Amino acid sequence: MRPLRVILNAKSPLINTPAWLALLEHYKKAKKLHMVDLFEKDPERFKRYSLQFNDMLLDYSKNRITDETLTLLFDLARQAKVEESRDSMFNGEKINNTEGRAVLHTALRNRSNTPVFVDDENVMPKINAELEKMQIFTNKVRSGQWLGYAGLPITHIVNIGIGGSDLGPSMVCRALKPYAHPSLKVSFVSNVDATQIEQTLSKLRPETTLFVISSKTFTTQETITNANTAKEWFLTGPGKVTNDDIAKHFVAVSTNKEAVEKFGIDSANMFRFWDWVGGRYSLWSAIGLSSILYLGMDNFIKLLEGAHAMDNHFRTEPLETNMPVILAMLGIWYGNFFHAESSAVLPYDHNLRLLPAYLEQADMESNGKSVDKDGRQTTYSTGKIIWGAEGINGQHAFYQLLHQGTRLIPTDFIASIISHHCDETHCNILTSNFLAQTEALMRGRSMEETREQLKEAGIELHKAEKRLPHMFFEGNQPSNSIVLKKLTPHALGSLIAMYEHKIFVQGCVWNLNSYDQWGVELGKNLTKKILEEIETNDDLYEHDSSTQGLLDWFRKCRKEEQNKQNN
Ligand code: G6Q
Repeated sequence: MRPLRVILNAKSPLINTPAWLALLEHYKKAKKLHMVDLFEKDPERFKRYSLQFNDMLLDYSKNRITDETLTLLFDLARQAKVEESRDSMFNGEKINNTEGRAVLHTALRNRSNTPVFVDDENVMPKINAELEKMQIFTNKVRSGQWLGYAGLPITHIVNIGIGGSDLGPSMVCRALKPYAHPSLKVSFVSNVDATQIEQTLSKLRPETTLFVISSKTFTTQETITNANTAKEWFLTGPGKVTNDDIAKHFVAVSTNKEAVEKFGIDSANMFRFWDWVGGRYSLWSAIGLSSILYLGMDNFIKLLEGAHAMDNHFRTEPLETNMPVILAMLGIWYGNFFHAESSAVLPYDHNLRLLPAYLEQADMESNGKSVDKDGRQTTYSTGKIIWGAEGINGQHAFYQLLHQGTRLIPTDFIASIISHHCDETHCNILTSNFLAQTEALMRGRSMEETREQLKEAGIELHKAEKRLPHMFFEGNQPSNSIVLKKLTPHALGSLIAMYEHKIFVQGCVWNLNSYDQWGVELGKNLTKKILEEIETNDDLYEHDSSTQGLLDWFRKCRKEEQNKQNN
């Protein structure tokens, strides 16, 4: 754990609580167990440690756990009042205590429409009204009724946003591409590096392009810069457009009406959401507009329904059979007792390739904190490093470290059985790889097995003995398998909601506010100062020698380049 430079007098008491101490004691025995033995001893292990939720199967039997481990982990969850905190969240209490906000992404997908109150106001009517407004608008665009300035229908949607206003909708659009409108394309621009917007715009025609400017605050530097570049491209393009034409080609998703109007977008073309929707939990809100345009409202509703079904599961299922709770507590087992530093998300479905990046934000921005909810220093590790990539590609790249490296890296393997591109040969190969990897990580390969294989391969004894230690696999590497029948909008909704609640449960156990993100502030403030120094070409603030040296180098190179161009 990284020590804090300012030592807070108050320390979080978690590590001295009964449930924690009991787990510490249990860990001494449990760390010596090998999963191969656990499977051998218990032929029912898969049956006992797997759960089905609709068309989703969670197999958590390949974990370094026994019944006792699970009992103690659930004791810890109960001690942390996970159930009570869960109810507080669903009931609209202001659990984001540092910002004084409710946390109600669950209300956005509350398909039962039961009232949810924030400050005595039932928020369901305004959620439903916004959904209806989006439905009307997106139907017009998708049916070709919404015409651009040249009288042509829209063929290309460009979402301009960053962080929570980009990662969710782009992941959803990518994952559900098989459901997309046949003649609509969607692009996402997030980076302020002009390369991205220029490359995107170079393929577009202004008369058939619709820009969705997605920003909760509508003050985000990267988004507003890109939006201004897009507006300028539109206004100075080949068509004789005027400011009035902006209304046909620019819409906004935001909580900040004033800033949207100032930018030049008519508030009639603004879709709203509210401060009780955190950025990284906002794909269910109007931030989903580009997904709705691309996939259609019917599919978006199915996505919401899938998430709502998982919300109900999370709310009502006992901790022992509750998928998000199980995943969360397993994560705590490895992170806090085995001291695993990271955890990998490995999708075996090409359309889920953006999921790892999405979960990196969801998890690390939520639980990457070292001060607890009550302002006390945590004396335990919190959010793990989340990383990952498409599993099948990873097998030919970084899996070496998973199999034979020195670190324990728990993994989530995510697969779907029925592909949208059902070529049996491809499907069978993909599935066998997924199954083989979780098996290999779990069982490893003993010295005896390895020796036997070398012998069978006809390797001479003295060579075989040298190679043996390199070919031995310890195994005992934990994995969860999350298997969807098919990657449908409903299944995706459930999958994302499952991870959101997993993050919530871990935040409860670590006593964190998972819904603020003060850690992103400092860099933003320093950026403003350095930008001022770059623009004025003046040293206005004091920096360390590294930052100053880099700034000087930047100025020097840029000047040389400008001189070259001027000559
Ligand atoms: C998410 C964060 C962050 C945010 C972006 C974009 O929880 O708050 O990723 O989504 O910084 O912010 P805007 O939507 O306000 O532009």
